[in-house]
Amino acid sequence: MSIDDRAIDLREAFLRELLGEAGDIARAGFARQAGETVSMKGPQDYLTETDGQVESHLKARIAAVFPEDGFLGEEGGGEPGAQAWVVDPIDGTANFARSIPHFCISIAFIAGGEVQLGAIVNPVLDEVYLARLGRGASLNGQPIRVSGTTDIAATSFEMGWSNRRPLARYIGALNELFEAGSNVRRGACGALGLAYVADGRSDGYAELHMNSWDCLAGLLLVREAGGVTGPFLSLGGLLAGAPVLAAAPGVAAVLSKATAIPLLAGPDLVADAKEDDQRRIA
Ligand code: LIP
Repeated sequence: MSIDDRAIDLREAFLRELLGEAGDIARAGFARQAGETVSMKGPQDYLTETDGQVESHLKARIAAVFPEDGFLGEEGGGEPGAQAWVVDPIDGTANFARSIPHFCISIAFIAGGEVQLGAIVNPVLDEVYLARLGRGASLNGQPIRVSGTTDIAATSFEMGWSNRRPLARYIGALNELFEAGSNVRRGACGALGLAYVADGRSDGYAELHMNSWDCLAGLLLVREAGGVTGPFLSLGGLLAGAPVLAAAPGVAAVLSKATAIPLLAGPDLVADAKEDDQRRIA
């Protein structure tokens, strides 16, 4: 199914409004978060009241303005269908819950098998990242580019940790990257980790398994900012999650080798399942 430019224009304008509204709710929640109820969805999987408030707001606004669009959110799930909004109301919830101001809201709009719009807002720093397929990526309205790094001894990568994959693979990849001469961080907010690749603050981000709400906006940002990524939608990542890799072109191969996550040459069409890739990362 294809979607025309006018339909995307309308959603882009609406997305800008949503970012402001969601940022206000999250910022207010963070300011009072010392008294907030924090619960655990599972091991190392935090949930605060603000997660639910932001997601409910976004879901209701989208349903009111674009009732024909589907919705998939981290907290409430949903039926995305062919055209949908994919939302992480607070990415980096563990940081949020511990008063660390490194968290964000991530919103992607997907149609025609591709991510058409991707936005990430860090409400504490007032940093708004926005990307539109084929039209570039920006931070607070200014175009952004991935870093031009080619020297591995100057790289700063980030690796997210997921307890949905064997710890040995994460440690093995970290080990290989450190031995290659890279610095590797973990900021505990995967969406911002990807945004930082897009604007050149970081040279690459990888995680052995991520959910679509954590990464779709960030993957589009990186590709539109001149970076390379691994496959995600073609591996069934929308509903089941998949490995994530995004990097500056000059050093992407090193990150790909260490993590065994392949690089993607063309667009990440849902229909374009790459069996070869699936075998390599199984
Ligand atoms: C999580 C991130 C974490 C990353 C996970 C997930 P949540 O999101 O904060 O850094 O490794 O894959 O993205 O649970 O805070 O929304």
